[in-house]
Amino acid sequence: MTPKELFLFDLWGYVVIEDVLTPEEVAAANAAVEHHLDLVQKRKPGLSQGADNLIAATGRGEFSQNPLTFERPWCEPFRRMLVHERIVGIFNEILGTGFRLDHGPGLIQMDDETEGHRLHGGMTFDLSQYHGFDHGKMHCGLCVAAWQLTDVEPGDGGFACIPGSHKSNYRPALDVLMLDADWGCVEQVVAPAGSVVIFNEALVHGTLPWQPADRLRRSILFKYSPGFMSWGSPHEKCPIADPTPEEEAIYQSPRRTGRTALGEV
Ligand SMILES: O=C(O)CCC(=O)C(=O)O
Repeated sequence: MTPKELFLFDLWGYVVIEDVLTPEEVAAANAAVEHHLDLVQKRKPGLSQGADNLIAATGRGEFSQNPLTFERPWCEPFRRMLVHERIVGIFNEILGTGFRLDHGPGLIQMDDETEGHRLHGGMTFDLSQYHGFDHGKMHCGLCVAAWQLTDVEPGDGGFACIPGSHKSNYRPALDVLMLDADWGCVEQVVAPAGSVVIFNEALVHGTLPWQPADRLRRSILFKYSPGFMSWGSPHEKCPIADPTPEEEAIYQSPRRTGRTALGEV
């Protein structure tokens, strides 16, 4: 993690890292999604939770099968993201070595008729989603690598958050979470295709409706936890039929001791 990434992630609770995937890797990931469009199912609307500014006709598109289990070559772009050296370096720093895949990968596909997701996260004492600083080092709970397969430009919608709210002490008003009131603190996050948005689930965040009529939003989210804990139900085993040692390691069950760490530690 560069000093700039470390500073911004600590300050804001998220950071955008550009050019992690090459244009060829982005194209291969999009081709894998398009080859499996029959597995992209529209979620029943409801994530807007009644917020007038987020309601729309349909729910977001999600994979009904784990893309890590697609046949070759279609699984390969997602398997590369799972243990990508860039995110391994970042999560070793913020989650600690021996971090694990908590859940995902999950697709978020949106068109201009897709509802948003009310702001959520943070604001409570939660020992699975947190941000702290102790002994000269940042310590985080559940964090996300959201890979961008399409461009997200200013005004497009998509991922939005209240920067710095992972450390805030007061709960924003419900009106703000519903986007009925604008206190000037909600930011739509701009991120080009090929970038990865790293964010802390303790951050107040959600989804704005997607505006472009001529472009989809497509993001793949992998959620990781420190090695000792699990936010979701722990995996019974790695679902990949021919896992590499790194893939096996990232699927270890949650425990404090005896972990195999990824990357250089
Ligand atoms: O990327 C998004 O649109 C929001 C994702 C989200 O809310 C979450 O993963 O908790």
